[in-house]
Amino acid sequence: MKELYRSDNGRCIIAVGDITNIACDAIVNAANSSLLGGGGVDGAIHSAGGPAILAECRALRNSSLPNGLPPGKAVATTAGRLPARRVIHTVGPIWQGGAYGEDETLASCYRECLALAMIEQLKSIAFPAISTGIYGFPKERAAKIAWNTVQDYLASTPEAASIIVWFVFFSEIDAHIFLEANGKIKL
Ligand code: AR6
Repeated sequence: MKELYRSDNGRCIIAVGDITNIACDAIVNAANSSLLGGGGVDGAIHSAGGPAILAECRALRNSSLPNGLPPGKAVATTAGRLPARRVIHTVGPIWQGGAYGEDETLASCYRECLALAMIEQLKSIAFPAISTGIYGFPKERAAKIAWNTVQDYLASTPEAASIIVWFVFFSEIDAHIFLEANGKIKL
């Protein structure tokens, strides 16, 4: 994991690497509503984490989530063989031009994941760039929403006082788009 930026209080880190390698309390999966796997980071998490993750997703579909996980929501499972302890699955919006509540749905993903991390008393969480791959959300716009939503959550949630939040990008170019969109200077 290559760290490009750390906030002054040390609680937000922007890095380049494979999110499946990070030993955080939780990594976030940019899943789809079926929770039954897919490509992108979802495929990478299931293949690195092994069948225990999919088994727990199937169990959720057979119990509390018969219609799947709606966009903007989040649910936690085991992390199987991953170095992380938990996987928090969330479903980002599919980009449809911006007039279909995509911004709010994306913000909700970040908030719901953090809220679950609080419930589970986790101390670190790593986010991929939700919706900016297969789901086509413009990267710069998503970057601002991701950063601002997390900052607002941390500022307004006393229980989140000690959580460390990673923003992990698969490509250095995507990490730089994120840094620039949020006015951060590369170290
Ligand atoms: N580590 C970190 N980031 C990654 C990794 C990785 N191992 N692999 C990909 N990314 P995407 P979405 C980045 O397409 O847009 C799936 O099929 C990638 O470069 O994974 O929310 C699901 O099942 C991009 O910046 O997620 C859904 O059907 C970011 O992760 C759909 O894709 C998100 O890209 C969700 O699409």
